[in-house]
Amino acid sequence: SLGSDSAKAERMFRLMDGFLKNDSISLQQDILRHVEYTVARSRFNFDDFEAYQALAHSVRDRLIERSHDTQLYFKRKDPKRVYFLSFEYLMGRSLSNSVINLGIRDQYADALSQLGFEFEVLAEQEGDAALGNGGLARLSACQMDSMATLDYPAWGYGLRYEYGLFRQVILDGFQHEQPDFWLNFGNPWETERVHVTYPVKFYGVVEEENLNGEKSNVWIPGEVVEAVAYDNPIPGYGTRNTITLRLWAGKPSDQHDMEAYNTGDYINAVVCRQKAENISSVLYPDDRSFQGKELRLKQQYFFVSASIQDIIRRFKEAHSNFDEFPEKVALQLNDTHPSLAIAEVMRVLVDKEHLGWNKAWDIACKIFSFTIHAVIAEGLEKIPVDLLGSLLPRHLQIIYEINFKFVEELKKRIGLDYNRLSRMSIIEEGAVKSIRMANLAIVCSHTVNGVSKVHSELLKAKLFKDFYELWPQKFQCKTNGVTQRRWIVVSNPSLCALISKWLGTEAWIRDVDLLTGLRAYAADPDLQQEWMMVKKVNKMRLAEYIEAMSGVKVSLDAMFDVQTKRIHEYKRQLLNILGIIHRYDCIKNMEKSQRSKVVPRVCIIGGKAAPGYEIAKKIIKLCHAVAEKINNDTDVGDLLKLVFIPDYNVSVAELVIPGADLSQHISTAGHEASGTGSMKFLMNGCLLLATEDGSTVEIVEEIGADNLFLFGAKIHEVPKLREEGSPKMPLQCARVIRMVRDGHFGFKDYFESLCDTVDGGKDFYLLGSDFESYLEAQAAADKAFADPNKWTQMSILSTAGSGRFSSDRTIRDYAEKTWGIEPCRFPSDG
Ligand code: 7GP
Repeated sequence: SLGSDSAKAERMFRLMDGFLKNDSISLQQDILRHVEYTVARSRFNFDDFEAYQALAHSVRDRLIERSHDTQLYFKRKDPKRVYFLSFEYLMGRSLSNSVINLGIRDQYADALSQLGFEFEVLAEQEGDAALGNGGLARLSACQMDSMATLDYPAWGYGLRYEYGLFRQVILDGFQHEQPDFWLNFGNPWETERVHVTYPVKFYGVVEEENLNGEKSNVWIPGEVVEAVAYDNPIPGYGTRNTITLRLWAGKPSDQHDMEAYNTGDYINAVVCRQKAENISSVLYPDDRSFQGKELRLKQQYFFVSASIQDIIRRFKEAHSNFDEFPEKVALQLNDTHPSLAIAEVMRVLVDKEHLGWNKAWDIACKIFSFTIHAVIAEGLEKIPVDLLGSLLPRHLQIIYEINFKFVEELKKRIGLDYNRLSRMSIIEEGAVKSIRMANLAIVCSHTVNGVSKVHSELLKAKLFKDFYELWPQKFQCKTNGVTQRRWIVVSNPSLCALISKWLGTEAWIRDVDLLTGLRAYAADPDLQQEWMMVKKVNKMRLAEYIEAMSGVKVSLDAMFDVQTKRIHEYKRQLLNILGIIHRYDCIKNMEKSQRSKVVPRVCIIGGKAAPGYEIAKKIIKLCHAVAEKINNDTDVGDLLKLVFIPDYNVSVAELVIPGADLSQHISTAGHEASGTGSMKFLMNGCLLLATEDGSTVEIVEEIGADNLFLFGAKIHEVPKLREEGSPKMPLQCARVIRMVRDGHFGFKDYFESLCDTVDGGKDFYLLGSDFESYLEAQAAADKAFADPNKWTQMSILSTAGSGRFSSDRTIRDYAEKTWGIEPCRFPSDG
C-alpha cells in the first residue's frame, strides 16, 4: 500500500506523468501501433473504421493512465465520495469529447493529417452509446462530465445494456423499432474488470436463525447471477482527474444451478446459465411510465446489489467499522429506479454486518439523497408486492419493517389521520398491493431534490405535500444544467472559437459564468456579423444532412425552426404540426402578391416514440403525411418545408442544435419537470419559443422575456381551463383539425383517434385553448427574424445568459448542499 509512504507515492505519480507523449510523431506511432497490434490490420492497409478503432485505443491509453492516477490519489486522500446511481446514461460518442477534455484534440488532428486521415471523418465512424431514453439519461451524462471537471471524487454506476435504446427507422412515415446492438464491433472505451465481479442473488426463502441467542433472518436465495464491472473513463476538462462510470453486465455464475449438472441435465443447465446474461441485455424503451415487469425489477436489483457490494468493499478496504460510513459515502438516487438500494443497504448492514436495525437505519438515513424527475403521480414507480416478495423475499420484509416503523412514528406526529397515513405509507393497498418506490426513497433520504424551481415547488405543494409538511427541511431544488463542453465545445467548434476570441479567453469552458461577458458586445456590428456567419455554416451542415436523410432541399435563408425531443402528448408536437398546417393553409389562401411577405421556414421535428405508445406514433405519422403534402406543393416552394429527422440521438443533436434559429419547448404548463434541450439550444444562440414551464421560467429570469417568445396558459391557469373543456377551441384550431379529419393528408381513419385527443371533448393538453397564443408567438418570431440585426442580438444574449444552465452549477450545488463532498484534484505537477 502506498498510503503510509507518501514520498514513494509522489515519486510514482511523477513517473506516471507524461508516460505517454502527445507530440505529433508519438501520436502517429501510437496510432499505427494500435492499427497493427490491437486492431490487427496491416499498417499499410486499413480503412476509416479501423483507423478510428486504433485512434480510440490510443486515446483510451491516455484515459486509463489518468484514471489510474485519479483512483490512486483518491485512495490516498480518502475523501468523502459520491456514488451516483442511475439506471440510464446517454453518453453518445466518446472520441471528440475525450480528446477535447484531455486537451489534445489539435495534436491528434495534426497527427492524423500526417497519416492522411481527417479527424472529423474518423469521429463520424463512432456509434452512440445510447444506454438511456431521454432527458433523465442525458442529464446523467452531462453531470458525469461536470463531476470530473470540477474534480469531485465521484463514481457513476449503471447497467451495461447490450441493446441500447432502439433505432428508429421510418417506413412510409411510420416508426419502426430496430435493435441497437451497439457492441457488435467492440467498444474501445470500456475496460472489462474480470476481477471485479459480485454474486447477485434472487428468489428463494427467508429463514429465521438463532445467532448467539438473537433471532436473525437469513435469506436462502434460489438463483445466483454474477455481475461483472465494465469501467468507462470520464475525463475532466482542464484537470488530470478522470473518474469512472462503472457499468454492470450479467454473466453466469459458477454457483448457478450446480444441482442441474449433477442430476445429469447438462444441456438444460447450460441453457439456463445463458439466461443470466439476459438480465442486463436490454433497456426498457419507455420513459415516464412503469410496468410491473419481473425482468425490469431484476435489472434494478442486479444493478443495486452489485453497486452496493462494490461501494462497501471499497469502504472496508480503508475502514474497520461503519461509524465513519456517512462521512465517507454519499449515495445519490437518480429517480426511483435505484431505490431498492435502500433495502439492500439495510439488508447488508443488518443481516451481514450485524449492526442492529437502529444503527443501520441511522446510517442509511445519512447517506441517501434522492432526485425526482417526474411531475405527475401516475409517473411514479410502484412495484407489486407479490412480485417483490417472490424475487426478493428478504427485501420485502425489510421494506415492511421500514414502513411499520415509519407509520408508527408518523402516528405520533400527526395522530390517527387515516387518509393521510395511507397516502404516505410506503405500501399501497388496493387491487394490486404495491410498494411506492418514491415514498420509500423520501422516507430514507436526507434530501429530496426537484429539477427546476417550479418543479421543486410542485413537489412541495402537490406530489409530496404530506411529506413536505412532515419534513420541510428535506426538500431542495437543483435546477438541471447541461455541459458546455459537449454542447458548445464539441458540437459547435466555430461558435466556441468565436466566443473565446471575443472574451479573450477560453476560461469560460470551465467557468461558464464568464459567458455573460458577451452581453457587452451584443450590439456590436462586428460580432453580429461573425455570429451570423457561424450560424450560417452550422445551418449549411444541417441542410446537407437533411437533404441526405430526406431528399428535401432547404433554403439557408429560411428560419430553421426545430423541435427535437421524445414524442409525448404533453410535449405537444401535435400543437407544432397543427400550427404548421395552419401556416400552410394561410399561404395557400393568400393573394400571390402577399407571399413575398412571408418569412420562409424550415420546420424540423425529431424524436422517438415509446414502442407501445400509439398516439405518439400517430403524431410521427401525421408529421410525415403533412410533410409529404407541403414539400411537394409547388405553390409553397421555399416558404415552408417540414422535415422529420429520423433516429434522433445525442450525435444527431450535436448536428441539429447548432444549426437551429428557433427551437420549441411547448409542453402544457406544469408537465415538464425541467427540460434540458432548451438549455443546449440556448447555449448555441438559438431563440426559444416556449411555454412558462419547467426551467423555461428560470431562463426567462436570466435572459429577459424580450429575448424569447413566450405563450400559453400558465401553470396555475391549467386546472380551470381543463374544467372549461373544448368550448375554448378556437376556429383556427377547429379548422386545421377538420382538414386532418377530412383526409387532406390521407390516412383519414388512422388519424381519427389522434384528432379526438384535441376536439373529442377533453383536450387534456390544452392545444385548443393555447392555439391562438401559440400563433401569436409564432408571428412575433417571424417579425423578429425579418430583422437580422435584432435577431442576432437576441441570439448573442441567449448564449450570454446560458451560463446558469451549465451542469457545472448544478453539480457544485449538489456537492455543497446535498452530498457534502469537496473537490479532490490530482496535483498535476508532482
Ligand atoms: C425528464 C423530465 O421529463 C425532464 O423534464 C427533465 O429535464 C429530465 O428528466 C431531467 O431531469 N424525465 C425523464 O427523462 C424520465 O425518464 C422518468 O423520467 C421518471
